[in-house]
Amino acid sequence: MQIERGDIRKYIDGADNILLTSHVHPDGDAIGSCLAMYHVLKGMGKEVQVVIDDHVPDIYDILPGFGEIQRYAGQPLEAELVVLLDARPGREGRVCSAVSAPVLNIDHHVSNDGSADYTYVEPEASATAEVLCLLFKAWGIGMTEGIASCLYLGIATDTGFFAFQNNRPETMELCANLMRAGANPARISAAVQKKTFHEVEELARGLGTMELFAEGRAVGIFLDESFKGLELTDDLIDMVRHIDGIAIAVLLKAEEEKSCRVRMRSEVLDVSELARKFGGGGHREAAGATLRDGFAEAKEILKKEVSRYLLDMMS
Ligand SMILES: [Mn+2]
Repeated sequence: MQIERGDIRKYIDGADNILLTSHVHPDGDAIGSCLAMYHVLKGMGKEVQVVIDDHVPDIYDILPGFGEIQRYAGQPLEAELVVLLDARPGREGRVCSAVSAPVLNIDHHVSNDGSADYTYVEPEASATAEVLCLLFKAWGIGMTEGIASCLYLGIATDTGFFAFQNNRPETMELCANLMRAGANPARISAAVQKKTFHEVEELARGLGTMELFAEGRAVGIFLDESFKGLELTDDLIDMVRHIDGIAIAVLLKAEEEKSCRVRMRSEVLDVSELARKFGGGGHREAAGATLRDGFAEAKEILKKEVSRYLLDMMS
């Protein structure tokens, strides 16, 4: 059921024990939004757990409450309400189905299918953290340095540090206020972009797989099983997305046997449409999907579909 922003509070007020979760492969918006909501709900005197069905990168450990995040281990979970942030149901892994409680879903992905018990989606918002900023303001929450840091990190990472097309004047205004409340942009961006020497070596090796295709209108990074441990896929795709003359950048990564993750970026095409052809979704300029094929096969399929899509778009 779709609900209004103004209705969210009544579902929160009706529960004392709330479980927060977000998508697998958690990013800055997923973690920043969960932890901001964690602090606000704690401040209301509620019992709150944050459970993620995946590894959470430790670059987010500058956020207060990071140590409270639990990695889901397959057990049944207890709560009166689940708040799913920054993802539609199913994208959070096994968490929602492990709790016998209604799911309140707050998101900004245009591809959200509204399948949660209560869904509020704001597609114009740059980040779920931006939706939470407006929500907390409406609720009269006093903005602490901790909450501001969580929200700022969510917005900064989802806008590519204010460089993507989803960044709006309202986004900058909200962030100015978060900075006034104590969020430290320089410290947050340094922490989020922190890398080990080995990670930079892996990035260099990943760049080595770069290929032009679709008559030079697309660029791809193709990470086979030997890149299994590499988490910095966003950094890699950001390095190639601005190559002159490119309409689309894709990154394919082997995850498990018969499962490859694809990320897509474009300044000119709606890649969420292309991602939907593979059962995925996302935003106009940044989207992703999972291909249930072996790596070599997935690579061929991806290149063929991207080439065909580009041809259709240009004819
Ligand atoms: Mn987001």
